[in-house]
Amino acid sequence: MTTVAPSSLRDRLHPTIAALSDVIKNIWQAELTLEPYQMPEDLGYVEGTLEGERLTIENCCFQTREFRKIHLELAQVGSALDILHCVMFPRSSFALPMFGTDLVAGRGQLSMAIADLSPIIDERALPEPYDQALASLPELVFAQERTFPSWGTIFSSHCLFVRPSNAAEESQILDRVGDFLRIHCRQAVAMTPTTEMAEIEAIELGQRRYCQQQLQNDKTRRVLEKAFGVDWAERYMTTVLFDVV
Ligand code: BLA
Repeated sequence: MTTVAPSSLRDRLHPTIAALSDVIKNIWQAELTLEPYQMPEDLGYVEGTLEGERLTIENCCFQTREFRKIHLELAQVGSALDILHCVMFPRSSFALPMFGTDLVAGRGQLSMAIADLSPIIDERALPEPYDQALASLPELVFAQERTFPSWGTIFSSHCLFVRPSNAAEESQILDRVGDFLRIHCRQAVAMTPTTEMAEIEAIELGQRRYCQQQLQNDKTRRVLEKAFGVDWAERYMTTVLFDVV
C-alpha cells in the first residue's frame, strides 16, 4: 500500500489550507487504493522567485484503478500568498465528473474558495446518483458569493465559489469539500469501467474541454509566469496542473 507522506510546507500555510490538505489526504487514504504516480522529475518540488519573494510548490500525486492522476498541490509565495490546488482526473474508461478545488489566501486572509464536481459528458448534468447524494447535503449560506470568470462555464450548479468571511464559513467549506470528495470516491470505487469506444472518446473530449477552460485562468498563469517565466508556466500548467489525455 502507498502511504501519504507528510508535507513540510503544510505547517507554514494558512490553517484552513493546511486543514483542507489533511482532509483531502485522509479521505484519499480511507476511500481509495493509492498507487504511486510518476511526476516529471523536476516538477515535484519547485522553488522560484516572485517579486523578491520565494515561490515554493509542493506536489503530491497518486493514481488508482479509477483515476489516472489525483493531484494535490500546496504553494506559497513568500508571506503574500498561500494556495491549495487539487484535481482528480478519472481514467478514460470512467464516466466520472472532475473533482477540483482551489483555495487562495493573501496576507493571512482567505480570498477565495472554490470546490466542484464538474460534469464533463453531459454539459451541465451530473450522473443521477451524484445529484441524489448532493441534494441530501444541507444548504449552505455564505455572506460573499463570488462571480464566475468567463471561462467558468465548466462548473456545476453545486459549485461552491465564495470569499470566506469568518471561521464558521471556513469550517463549512472544509466539511463541504470533504462531503464532495467522499461522495466522489464512493461513486468511483463502485463504478464498472466502460469498454465502449464512443463513450471513451466522449470522456476524453470532456476532459480536454475542462482543461482548456482551466488553462484560461490568467490569475494562476500570472503567478507562475512572474516567478518562473512564460515558457515554464506554460509547461507546468499543461503537464502538471491540467494535462490532457
Ligand atoms: C483564482 N487562482 C486564482 C487566484 C490566484 C490563483 C492567485 C486569484 C484569487 C482571488 O481572486 O482571490 C492562483 N491557483 C493559483 C496558482 C495555482 C492555483 C498559482 O491552483 C497553482 C500553482 N483553479 C484551479 C482549480 C479550480 C480553479 C482546480 O486550479 C477550480 C476547480 C478555479 N481559481 C479558480 C477560479 C478563480 C481562481 C474560478 C477565480 C478567477 C477569477 O476570478 O478570474
